Amino acid sequence: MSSNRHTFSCIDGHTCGNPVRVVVDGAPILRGETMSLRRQDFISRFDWVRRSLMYEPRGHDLMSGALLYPPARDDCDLGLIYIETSGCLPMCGHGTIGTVTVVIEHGLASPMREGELRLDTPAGLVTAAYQLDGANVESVRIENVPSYLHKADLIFDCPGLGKLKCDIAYGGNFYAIIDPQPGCDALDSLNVSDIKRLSPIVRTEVNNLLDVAHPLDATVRGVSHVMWTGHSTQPGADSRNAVFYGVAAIDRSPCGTGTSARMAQLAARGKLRAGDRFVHESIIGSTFEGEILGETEVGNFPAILSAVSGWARVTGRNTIFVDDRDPYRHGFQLI
Ligand code: PYC
Repeated sequence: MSSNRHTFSCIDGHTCGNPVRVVVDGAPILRGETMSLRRQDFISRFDWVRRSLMYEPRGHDLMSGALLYPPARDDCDLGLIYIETSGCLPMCGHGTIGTVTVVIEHGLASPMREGELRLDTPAGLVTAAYQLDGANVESVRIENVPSYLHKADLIFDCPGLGKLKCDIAYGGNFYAIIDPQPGCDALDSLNVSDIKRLSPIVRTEVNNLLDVAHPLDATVRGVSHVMWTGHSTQPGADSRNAVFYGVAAIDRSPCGTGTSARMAQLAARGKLRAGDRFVHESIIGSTFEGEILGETEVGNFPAILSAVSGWARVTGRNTIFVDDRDPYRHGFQLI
């Protein structure tokens, strides 16, 4: 094997339509006592790995994935670092559903309890219960980190639409959630190119207005994702959403951390409560089933405990080389 070549063994799949690239061999060794510190170490020393595996020509605008690690805490089976075109995320719901499917179908971890993987993520403990049909994982239900509404009714300027309001909610990442309102029907009237054009502007405006940080981990900072909501189109779905991330990506899945953030927003507004189920539809019509499991706090914020269920399918194995002689070894994006 040539010494100028870095090799990453990946298993690729998708969760309800959104890609998940699981790096099963080749992940760099990280420093830090917790997965949050290891995420910081990854960001400062190994972001090139993320860019190489997520950006063109080895990835594309939507690419998303995870690297497998030993957990940093004793009560977990596996540690995860999430990578995406938008950065190295604290948590990713569709990524977790896809990663658990890959890990179980390929025997890459030995769960302490059959039927459940306990995951040490940078955002905290996430448990994933998986349903098997023979050797196949049929579906995965994750119990996510506590989620909460950080700020209601933030007013911002949206070019061409005037003053709009959004809620900022956390479900493992921070979301600006834009519901239909006078002057903007949100997802009910915007098309894909509108969402791609407006979302980066909204994200910048919102981050200029509010320096949002997680009360228990200040390294989780800033609104990274923009969610436009609208009326559902699928039987049984309660609401539809499109989550924008990175520079040009719209989540094809209903977005796991986005679903938790959305349930936290609706709970804070008195529209959902503990025990309620919430079926969330994606831009392509795939669905996740959410559930509010209970109430808790995040710092001084009232928060919810939530579960999100969905399915993933494996699409293939992928051995990726990053050649030091390649001018595009660390990838590029067309903006
Ligand atoms: O499912 O949490 C999620 C997610 C985040 C970004 C894209 N998908």
